[in-house]
Amino acid sequence: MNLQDIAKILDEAAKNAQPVTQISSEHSFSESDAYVIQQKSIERRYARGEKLIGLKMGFTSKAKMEQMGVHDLIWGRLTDDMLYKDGGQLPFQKFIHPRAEPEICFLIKKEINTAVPLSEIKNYVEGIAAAIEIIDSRYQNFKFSLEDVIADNCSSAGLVIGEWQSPDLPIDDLKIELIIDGEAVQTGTSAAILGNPWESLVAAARLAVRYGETITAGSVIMAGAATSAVYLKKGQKVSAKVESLGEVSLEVV
Ligand code: OOG
Ligand code: MG
Repeated sequence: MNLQDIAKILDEAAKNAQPVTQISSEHSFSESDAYVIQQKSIERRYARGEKLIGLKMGFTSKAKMEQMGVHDLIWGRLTDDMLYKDGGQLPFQKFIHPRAEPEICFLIKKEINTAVPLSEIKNYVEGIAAAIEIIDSRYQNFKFSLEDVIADNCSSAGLVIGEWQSPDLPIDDLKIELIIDGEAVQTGTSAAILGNPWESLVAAARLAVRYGETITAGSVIMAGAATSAVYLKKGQKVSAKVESLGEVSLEVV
C-alpha cells in the first residue's frame, strides 16, 4: 500500500463516517510519511471544494498526552467544512464517535512564513477566543500510534470559535471548562498548554515552516486542549468556558 492509498482510506473513512482499523498495525510508516499522508488526504478535501482555514496543534498538554498515550506535539489542518457557528448545531451522524475538548484559538493578523520567537508572536495575532474542538478519530476505538494520528489529520473533525477578544489579555493561567448540559465535566487551566498557550502558536509557526505550510492572515490556530476530551451524545448541549475570554457552545443534534 502506498501513501496515496492510505490517504484515500482515511479520507473515505472521514467522509463516510465509517471507522477503519489502525493502519500502523499492518503497515508501518514513519512520522514524515504520516505528514505526507495527511497532506494527500487533505488534498482530496480541497479537490471536493473545501478550503484551508488554519491549523491545529495537538498533545500540547499532559492531560491529552496521557489520555491518548501519545507524547509528541502534532499538528493538523482545519478546513471550512469543519467550522460550526457559535450556538449552532453539530449533526451527530456526520461523525464516527465525536469527542469535544475545550481550547483557545488564535486569529492571525499577518502572514507567518518564518519561525517567530515568543517575544514577537503577539504581533501576528488579531484576536484570541474560547473554542471547542470536535475530534473524531477515523480509527476504531480512537486507538492509534503517533504516526496513525498524524496521518489521520490529528483526528480533526470540527471546531467552533467564540467571540474574538484582544490579544493583549493575559492568557497564561486561565480557568478552562468543558460543560455538558450545564455540568462542568472537565476543568483545567491554560497553563497546562505548554506552560502558556502562546508557546503553542510559536510551535505552530515553527512546524508550519518546517512542513512548507504558510499561515496566512485570517487563519485560525487551535492551541490544543488543556483537558481530556469527552465523548458526545445526541441531544447534549456542550460549551467551553475560558476565564476572561467567554463561552462558546454547540448543540449535538
Ligand atoms: C488527537 C488530537 C489531539 C489536542 O487538542 O490535543 C488534539 C486525538 O486526541 O485524537 O486535538
Ligand atoms: Mg484539540
